[in-house]
Amino acid sequence: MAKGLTLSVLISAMALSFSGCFGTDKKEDNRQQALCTGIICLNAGYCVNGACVCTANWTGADCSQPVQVNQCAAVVCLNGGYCVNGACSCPTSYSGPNCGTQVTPRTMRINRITLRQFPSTDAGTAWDPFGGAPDIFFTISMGPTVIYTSNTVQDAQGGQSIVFSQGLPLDINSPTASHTVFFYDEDLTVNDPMGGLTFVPYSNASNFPTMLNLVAGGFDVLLEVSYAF
Ligand SMILES: [Ca+2]
Ligand SMILES: [Ca+2]
Repeated sequence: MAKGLTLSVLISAMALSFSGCFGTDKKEDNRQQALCTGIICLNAGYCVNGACVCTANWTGADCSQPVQVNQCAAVVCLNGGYCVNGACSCPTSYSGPNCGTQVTPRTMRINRITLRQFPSTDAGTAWDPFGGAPDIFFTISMGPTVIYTSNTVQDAQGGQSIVFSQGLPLDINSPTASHTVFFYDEDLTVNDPMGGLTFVPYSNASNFPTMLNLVAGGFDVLLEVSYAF
């Protein structure tokens, strides 16, 4: 009996000792387990003290919400473009990652033409035998094809701007092709060629000017233009 009692006491003492050494951690484990019971943490998150600790890029009580990052913080959009979800949304006239590339217009429209200067004489001789002032009209050609003929301004006086608007606007459908404005003095039999200017209406590096100024051979012509895409 005495032997059995001694053994029993010894086992009890060992149990107490065991409890004394590891009891705190075990209690903490149990507490944690109780606090985190039923708590689900998503996206590799884990539970501490009854709350989810989330991994990078995730937030929310259960780590189910992606962290909102301002994807546009470092994005620069040019020419009136704006950033949406990290990418530039460009106006119709520009493209490219930063809206820095001009889109070639489908059509360039000439809305008004002003002749600001023309040669006052035909190599020293008056344009017309009577009065001298030329009766000016002009054509616009694409290559050899005439696409526009203006009205005639009788007795055009040098030194003042002459506005042509009849038959305008004129749509130029190949704005990257070479065009020519050619002026004539309208005469009774054969019209008197005055001279012309050749130009390419559209440039991919000019940022869509609304005025094209053509100057050559004594002529100064201003084209007021707009663009369609
Ligand atoms: Ca003439
Ligand atoms: Ca004439």
